[in-house]
Amino acid sequence: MDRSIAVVKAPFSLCVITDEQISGLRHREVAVQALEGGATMIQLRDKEGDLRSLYEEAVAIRQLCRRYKSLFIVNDRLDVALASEADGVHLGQEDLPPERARPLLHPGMLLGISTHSVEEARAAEAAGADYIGFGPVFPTASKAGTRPTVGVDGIRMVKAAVALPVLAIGGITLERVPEVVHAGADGVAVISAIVGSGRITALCRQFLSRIHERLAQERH
Ligand code: TZP
Ligand code: MG
Repeated sequence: MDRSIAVVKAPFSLCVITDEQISGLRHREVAVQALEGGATMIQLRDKEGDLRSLYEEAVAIRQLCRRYKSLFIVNDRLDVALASEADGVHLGQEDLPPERARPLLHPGMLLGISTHSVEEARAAEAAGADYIGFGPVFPTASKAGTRPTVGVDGIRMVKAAVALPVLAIGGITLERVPEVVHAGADGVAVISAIVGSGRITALCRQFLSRIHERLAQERH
């Protein structure tokens, strides 16, 4: 399989996480609207649907992501990531251990790990993660049983502790992008502020321009 297009432009800048409840749309529809707005990564996340539907959504989104040259990541399900030939899988602290998942992935596939502390970030790095999600940075209603917020200072601490790309997650809004990028985040992972906006494409464009604007300022 050709994995060359998995090497995308600043791949971690904007990860849109699909959610059918919050959007009122099918996963693939969320994905197409986000990709049209320039999302660099789509994460398929569904805690409720059946496995066959998840697989079918995954195959559809994988094709879309190839067309738009963006990364496609499956949340939780390593089997679905492999079966749909996704670019990677994203695992949490209650999912398969990363050291067990890593050898099951094809060479070049990405392993993302959700982390909530410097210790978890270090462990993810040692286990072979390619990037980490770190949060919740701010309060969020999109995830049940979320851990305490880590704040933008948490991003600073984790960036000082690991060399991996860090995707800030949890309550990230357009207004909060500058402080999050200033603290060192390589990108943001977003559900409600984009997927629940009713204007997914427009919001992705706005997020990306704010991220790039801030990154450019950081380099000066
Ligand atoms: N993991 C940590 S916070 C979170 C996940 C999946 C939810 C992020 O959603 P939102 O709506 O962008 O706060
Ligand atoms: Mg999970």
